[in-house]
Amino acid sequence: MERATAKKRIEKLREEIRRHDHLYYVLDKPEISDEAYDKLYKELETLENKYPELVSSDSPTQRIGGEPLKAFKTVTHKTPLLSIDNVNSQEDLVDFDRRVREGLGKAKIEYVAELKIDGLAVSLIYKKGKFAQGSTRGDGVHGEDITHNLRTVKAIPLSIKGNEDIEVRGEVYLPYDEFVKLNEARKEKDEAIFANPRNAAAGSVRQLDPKETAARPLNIFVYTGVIPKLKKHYEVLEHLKKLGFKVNPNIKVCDGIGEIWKYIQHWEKKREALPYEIDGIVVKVNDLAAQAKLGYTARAPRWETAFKYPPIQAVSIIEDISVQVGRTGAITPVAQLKPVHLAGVMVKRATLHNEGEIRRKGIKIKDHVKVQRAGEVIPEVVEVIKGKRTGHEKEFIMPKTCPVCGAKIFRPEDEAIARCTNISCPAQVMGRVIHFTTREAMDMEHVGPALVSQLIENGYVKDAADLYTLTKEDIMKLERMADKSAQNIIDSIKASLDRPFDRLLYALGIRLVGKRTAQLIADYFHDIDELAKASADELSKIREIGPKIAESIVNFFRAKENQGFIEKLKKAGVRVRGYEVRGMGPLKGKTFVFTGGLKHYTRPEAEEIVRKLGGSASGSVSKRTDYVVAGTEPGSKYEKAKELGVEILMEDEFVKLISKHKYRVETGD
Ligand code: 1X8
Repeated sequence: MERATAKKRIEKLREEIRRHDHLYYVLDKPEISDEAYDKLYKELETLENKYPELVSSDSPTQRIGGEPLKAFKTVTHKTPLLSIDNVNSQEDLVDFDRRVREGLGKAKIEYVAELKIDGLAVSLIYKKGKFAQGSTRGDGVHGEDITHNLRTVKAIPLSIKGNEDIEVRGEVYLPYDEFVKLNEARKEKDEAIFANPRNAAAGSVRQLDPKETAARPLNIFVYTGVIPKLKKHYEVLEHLKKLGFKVNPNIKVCDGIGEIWKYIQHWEKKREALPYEIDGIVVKVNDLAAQAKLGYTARAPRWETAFKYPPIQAVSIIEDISVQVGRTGAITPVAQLKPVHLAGVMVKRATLHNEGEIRRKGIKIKDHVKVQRAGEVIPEVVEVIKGKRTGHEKEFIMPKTCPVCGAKIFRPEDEAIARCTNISCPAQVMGRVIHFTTREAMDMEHVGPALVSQLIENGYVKDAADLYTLTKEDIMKLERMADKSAQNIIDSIKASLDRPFDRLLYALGIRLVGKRTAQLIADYFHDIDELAKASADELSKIREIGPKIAESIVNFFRAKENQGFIEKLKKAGVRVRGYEVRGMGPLKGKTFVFTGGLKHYTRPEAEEIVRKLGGSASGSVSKRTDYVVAGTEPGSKYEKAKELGVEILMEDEFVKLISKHKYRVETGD
């Protein structure tokens, strides 16, 4: 085919494919079969391969493009993405209506009611009709640039009708069925499963490699945009639909708060039938001039509120109660349930937390109970339905010995949690090794619970340090292990040798030392020997570290087994100190103060960089400040710096200064 003919054909194909994408992904009304669609798509691909100079970034073939990113860029939202105030009762809702009526001096208000999607708020910017930038809400003012990932969301058009510059906002979500599929696949691959669709969606848009995101079919509902000349919010939604955006179909204009209440009650009953999760109803004043008149509080608009639904509950029967042994020896009673559908997922187990909770809630074996999703992966039992008792229910008796190793179970009088007292208990060992490998600890991507369990059972691993001396041959000897997987495992163990010091501290699994505490400790102590020698008094000097945590740390380093474990880690070559020892980095002794919005980093990231280079970051300007770094719209600190004659760096100058020093920017996960 000649180039000119090809060009015409390519344009025609793109238009056709866009139309079918819109029919399929936005309107849910496909007109052609998958085969017919694939044929069009392949033809376009073939032509674009033949004439690469004709490929354009908004071609349907270009959704997944480019190399994985190293880190996300920070973007400053043109107008902040605010949160919404919540109400939980009819009374609070009526109160909201009263404030709106008084604010507008009207007897009855026209509202729009919409489903509140439990996903992730995003902003989409179109320049000249082309999708140019997508970002997360972040802290409302600064978000992360996730354009490359949002391009993979098929319901987001890469180009829209007309040639407009517009910003629209919406909620990215993962439908229930995709959520279930994703978790099943993760389980298979020995990866941690997500507790709910929201977390799964959040994890998916924060992938550095867009190929990863594309493999998780995210979806979107757009719910607002700035469209000049329109007078009603409902008209904005209609217009967004016309532009090709996916707008939720269950939107209702309501005359007065009474109709809103009916809508809320209707969807509370029906929400479980939706293919995605909602956590409430958003109520907005329809008239845009009235919205402007009502304005905003410091936090949120006065013209909208969200009615929050309680978590979805399901009723099941406790068939038995077993206990689980965690990495700290904690004994958690777990209800084995008759399988029940809960918010799109089949549930077979629910946590009962501890013995005290069982007594307080009066839970017995064979009881009918209400369960709901908690913050954790495993749901919780809320209450017993006492009316359903038959008299055959059985009291649960906490075992006196560990079901895994047989050691004594002990519960200190002032604590809620009973623990297995044997630190060599296989369940504890396994829990500790798994914790060590997790994403937030040493992040060994290809090492999951099933592998750890095999390694322990086959005697290759007795503690997490043993992972570092494994050979590919050892791993190949395990059941069903392919050469490529074994290599991935070895590579991901090796990659973990150089994790930041605070990750190692967290990975050690010291009681009461979570991620945040580990960071605080790593800011203060710069290598593990220094920390191991510290007294409880010295530890207590660290901000936010109280006597209990201090004591727990001292006890950890006093134990002979732990000393041996740390020696093994050192011998294996694990980094046991910060990247730059404070007082020795290139910014030694320099104090920085940041003011205004930064383009390249969030404020905490910038401060972290300064600290890692040996300097310190402060919140206020004084004569002792060495540099004030000014971002966009700097505040009073900027004036103060000028007054005191402190050197002022613009953000670009700051970036230049730090990039002189070879430094790996670690921006967390
Ligand atoms: C958040 C959400 C909004 C809507 C739906 N789902 C959400 N999660 C909507 O307006 N239909 S609005 C919103 C916000 O403004 N933070």
